[in-house]
Amino acid sequence: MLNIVLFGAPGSGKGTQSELLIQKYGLYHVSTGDILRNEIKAQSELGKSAEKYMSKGQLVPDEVVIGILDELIRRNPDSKGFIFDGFPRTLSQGEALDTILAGHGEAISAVVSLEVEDEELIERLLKRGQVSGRSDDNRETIEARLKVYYNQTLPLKDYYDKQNKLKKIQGTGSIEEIFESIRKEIDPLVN
Ligand code: B4P
Repeated sequence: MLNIVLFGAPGSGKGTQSELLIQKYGLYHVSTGDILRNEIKAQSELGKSAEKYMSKGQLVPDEVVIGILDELIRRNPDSKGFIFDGFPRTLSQGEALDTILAGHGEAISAVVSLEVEDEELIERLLKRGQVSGRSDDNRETIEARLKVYYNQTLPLKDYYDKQNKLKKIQGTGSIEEIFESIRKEIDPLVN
């Protein structure tokens, strides 16, 4: 199986590049952000609880997202592999993902880190906010999300670097150029 983690700050292009990776490698897309937004739309109990965190730019509690992910992996045993987009976001989530995958005899193949400057991230998300209708794409919440990223998510980079799985990719330029850089890292892992 090919299991790729797409890592990066909010607005770094994880969702955008995931779409291209799915087309190219036929992997199963796991976007915790999309799953949570669908729960909010459906006004489920999970969605109502998640909305309180997401609208403030905070992370949804670890046990909630880890539970979602565990179930998803269990339900797709025949997948060629997974793209984890927006998960993990904390060290606990990273450790849980390793344990869940190991339970299926699997491991993460590579972690693609999209590197983009804060200024550009803020600009992209404000632009998306004009059309997305997302309650978290406004300046105040974007700044909160960036703080959360630096405090809670960034330590994961070191975690994966120590495992020699981290592939840093320049996340600025055209979408195609960025995808090409990612492809160069992933192709050698496909046998
Ligand atoms: P996500 O949905 O993961 O939101 P994101 O990080 O903002 O998305 P992404 O990074 O994919 O955006 P993209 O670059 O594609 O999470 C939202 C919230 O859900 C979190 O704040 C949290 O509350 C909650 N959540 C999700 N996962 C969680 C977890 N594991 N644990 C706890 N809570 C969790 O797009 C950004 C914009 O840039 C787009 O408009 C795109 O068109 C544009 N863009 C992309 N590439 C570009 C390029 N090369 N040049 C110019 N623009 C580009």
